[in-house]
Amino acid sequence: PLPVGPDRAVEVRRRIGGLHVLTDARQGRDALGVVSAAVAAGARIVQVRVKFCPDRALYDFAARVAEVCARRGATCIVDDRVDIALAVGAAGTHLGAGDLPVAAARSIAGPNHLLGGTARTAATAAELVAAGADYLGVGPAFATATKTGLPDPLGVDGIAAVAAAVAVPVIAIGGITADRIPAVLAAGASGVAVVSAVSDAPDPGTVTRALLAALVAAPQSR
Ligand code: TZP
Ligand code: MG
Repeated sequence: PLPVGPDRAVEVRRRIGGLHVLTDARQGRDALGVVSAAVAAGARIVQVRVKFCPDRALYDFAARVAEVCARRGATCIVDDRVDIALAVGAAGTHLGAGDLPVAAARSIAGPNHLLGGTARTAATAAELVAAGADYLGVGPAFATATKTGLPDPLGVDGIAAVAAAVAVPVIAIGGITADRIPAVLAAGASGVAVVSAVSDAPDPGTVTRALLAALVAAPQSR
């Protein structure tokens, strides 16, 4: 369980800062194999992200990812669905604007579940934190082909504006590659989330190690 009081934020930052590897649900990809390779290479946080999937298939996949994470002590987060996160024993849930409100998810999941929210502006970020978000996903940081219908990239300055508005960890997402990590950490991010950098790599383990090395090497402002 998470500690109560001021220690909670310290422990949340310890668990949620760093590299988030998101599963890639595009057809024909061995998403579980990619995740397993990433975790074996040292990734500590995996987010189960699968769109347009029947509940049973999502549950089965999330359970397998959660098992891979549990075996190596990694943190499993489920995108969109607090019910499935709880059902598979995941540590947290990531909630976007179209998902359950953070406060509603908190009422279901209780104090020990990590809840992430998606923010693009300082105002939304502050609202999400007031509602009980433990961390924020902020993006798209850079142009990405992975998700369609996104607004323009925030860039490093947009990430900095959101990070400056809140005390919780900010995880930059969208177009993240190892060479962009120094700039986003300097902007105040506590970590980065990737889909294609790892999932499209010929060797997901090698790229995971490169991303982790870039995170360790970059001077982190928070
Ligand atoms: N939300 C904002 S950008 C994005 C999501 C889910 C996709 C990130 O994918 P990639 O391949 O790391 O740019
Ligand atoms: Mg969502």
